Amino acid sequence: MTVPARRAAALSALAGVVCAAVGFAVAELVAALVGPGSSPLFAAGAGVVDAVPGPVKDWAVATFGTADKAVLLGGMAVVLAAGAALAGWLELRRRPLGAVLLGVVGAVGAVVAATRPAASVAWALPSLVGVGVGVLLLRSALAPLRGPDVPARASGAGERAPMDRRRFLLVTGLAAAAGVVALATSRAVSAGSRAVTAAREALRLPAPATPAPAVPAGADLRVPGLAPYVTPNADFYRIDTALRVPQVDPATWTLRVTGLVDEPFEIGIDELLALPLVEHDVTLTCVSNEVGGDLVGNARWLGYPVRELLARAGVRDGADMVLSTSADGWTASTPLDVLTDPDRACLLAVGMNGEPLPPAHGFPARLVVPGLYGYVSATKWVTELKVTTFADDVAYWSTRGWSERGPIKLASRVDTPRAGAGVPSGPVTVAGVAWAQHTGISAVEVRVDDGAWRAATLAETVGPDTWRQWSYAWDATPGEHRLTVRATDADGRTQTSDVAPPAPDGASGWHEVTVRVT
Ligand SMILES: Nc1nc2c(c(=O)[nH]1)N[C@H]1C(S)=C(S)[C@@H](COP(=O)(O)O)O[C@H]1N2
Ligand SMILES: [Mo]
Repeated sequence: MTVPARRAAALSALAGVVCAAVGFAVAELVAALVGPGSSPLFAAGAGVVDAVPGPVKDWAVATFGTADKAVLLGGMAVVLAAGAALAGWLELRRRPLGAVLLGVVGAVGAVVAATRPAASVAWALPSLVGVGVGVLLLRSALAPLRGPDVPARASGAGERAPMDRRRFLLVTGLAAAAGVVALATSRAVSAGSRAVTAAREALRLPAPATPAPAVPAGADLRVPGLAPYVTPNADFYRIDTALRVPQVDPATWTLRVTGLVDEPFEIGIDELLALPLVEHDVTLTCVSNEVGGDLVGNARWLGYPVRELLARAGVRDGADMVLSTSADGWTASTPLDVLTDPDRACLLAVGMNGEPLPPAHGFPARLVVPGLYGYVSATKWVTELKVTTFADDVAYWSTRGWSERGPIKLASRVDTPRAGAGVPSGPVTVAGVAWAQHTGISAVEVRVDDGAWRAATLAETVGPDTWRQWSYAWDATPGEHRLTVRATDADGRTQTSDVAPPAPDGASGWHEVTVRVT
């Protein structure tokens, strides 16, 4: 069956819209798996909202009221559909221009999604997979319109190859059906995460039986550009192996304490929340943090001491490690003596800065251990504590070249001025943070170029388990200058200048920034 050229053009535009819609449905499905917020349309919409100048935003709110978001998303859908029709038509007339057009839209979507404030690189996946699928479908949908590849000579001048409309409708119809299935699945998947979101919002944390001391006013110097003493949850770094944030329903969650114990037991959320909870400020650090890096954050945690859970189970002789496992099968190995130390607040945490743990930070429960890198201690979505030995069990990262034990290394960082910044000459406040969790910071020194080390002023702190801010009043003279910082811990050990990369047990070396003074 052949198709006249005008009808072929219409069908190709239709194919463009259908295939783009299917690719879009696939992108939504991938987004449901990657995590809330990664939906390309919503991420792009949020990007548009951020990019739009204030007066335009005010105008939109004034004109459309609370329907402003629906109008925005609807408008984007219309523009995208028109673009998709154009892509279908182009792909038939000027192959591969249509595919290129779709590819560009997908690439823009990927970049916009991955650069959202709370995004990870994984947020690029939905757009990329969706566009890949859309392009492949468009090609197979248009093939029947284009007819078999007939050499130009054989088909004769001005004559088009025969087109198969029935095959075109079959391919397009099947694609549309697959799109509907993808969309339905993505809805079902995100319904699961909505249920957990609702359960989290309904969860009421009890007041701590042992509250943390108030943060002294002098702990936060509030210097512009300096990391705040308490990291807001939304800004807290996130590191884990989960492509999709595990959605753990607190109603069915339990923690099992097993292994070399007299009485293994299991505890659910209600029993846990009824126990006398402890509040404690702890700075977490990732072993992957580079010198000067930002994979470190400080929060107020609410939880139950792990040592009490271990005592209840009765740890047997011979054990020296606790292997904690998460709902998604990740594991960490923590030395038993750290977890049973009566002077260390190792918590099975349920609260972070006054609210239930955010899903990305381990809801409904995680471990927090002062002084150890996250990969050997901070198991999120934790479901099991197995008392065992380092000889018998190996944790996730230890089988991948990272050290079996991971005490946090003494470190310090210059937050302001930033490397490469231009600063006016005269008085400049140099400021940053330093950490030596569970030991504490006793001094920070700053050096300008190759000059003498000068003592920085230390901010107050709640205790040795958190980082400590510092500042240094610098009289900046014109030219390029190098600012270097080093810290000394409460045991009197000064930070080594030996440069080590993060692997296998944490980076070392002094942080330095070079600035231009004018
Ligand atoms: N389940 C699970 N927990 C995990 C990880 C993980 O990959 N899976 N990563 C750990 C690492 S390496 C770090 S540094 C901390 C980071 O915690 P955060 O994401 O809350 O900042 O979580 C730890 N807990
Ligand atoms: Mo980490």
